[in-house]
Amino acid sequence: MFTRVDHIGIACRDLDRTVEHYRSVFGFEVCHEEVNEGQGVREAMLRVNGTDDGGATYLQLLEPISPDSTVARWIERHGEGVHHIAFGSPDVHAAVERLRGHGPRVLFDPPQRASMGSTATFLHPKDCHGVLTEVVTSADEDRSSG
Ligand code: CMX
Ligand code: CO
Repeated sequence: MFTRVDHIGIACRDLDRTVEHYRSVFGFEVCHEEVNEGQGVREAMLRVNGTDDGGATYLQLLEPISPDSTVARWIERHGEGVHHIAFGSPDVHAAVERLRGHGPRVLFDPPQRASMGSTATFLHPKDCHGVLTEVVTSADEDRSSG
C-alpha cells in the first residue's frame, strides 16, 4: 500500500534562504515551486533520489504565507524543523478506505490536491506516535481521474 518515502516536509521561516542552504551545503536543486493558498504555504520541492517503484523522494520546504496557517503555528511553537513525513501510495483513495475507522484519524477525507498535482491526505500525529504522516499519490501514478 505504501511504496516509498515520497517526501519529508520541513518548516522554515525563509524559503529562499533555506533553499540556498540545501543547494550550497548538500547540492540539492529545486525542481518545483508553488504557492498552496489552501494550506497557507509557499513551497519548494528538491528531488533527492529515485525509488524502485518508479517514483522519487523529495524534500518539501514549507514557508508559511499567513500567520494562522498550520505551518506558521507549528513554527511559533517548535521553531523550524521537520514537520511531517509523506509515504507514497499508488492509490491514496484506497489507502483512506482501508484506514477509515480502523486506524489513525484521517484529516482530509476525501484527499486533496497537493504538490505537483499530487493527491494527498494526512494522518493525525497523535495517532501516529507523534509523527504528522501524509499519504500521497503522485500525478504520474494517479489513474483515478482517468
Ligand atoms: N508533528 C507532530 N505533532 C504535531 C504537529 C506536527 N507537525 N503539529 C501539531 N502537532 C501536535 C502538537 O504538538 C499538539 O500536541 P500537544 O497537545 O501535546 O501540545 C497537537 O498536535 C495539537 O497541535 P495544535 O498546535 O493544536 O495544532 P492543530 O490541531 O491546529 O493542527 C494538525 C494539528 C495535525 C491537525 C494540523 O497540523 C493539520 O491539519 N495538518 C495537516 C495539513 C498540513 O500539515 N499542511 C501543511 C503541509 C502541506 C503539504 O505537505 O503539502
Ligand atoms: Co507534504
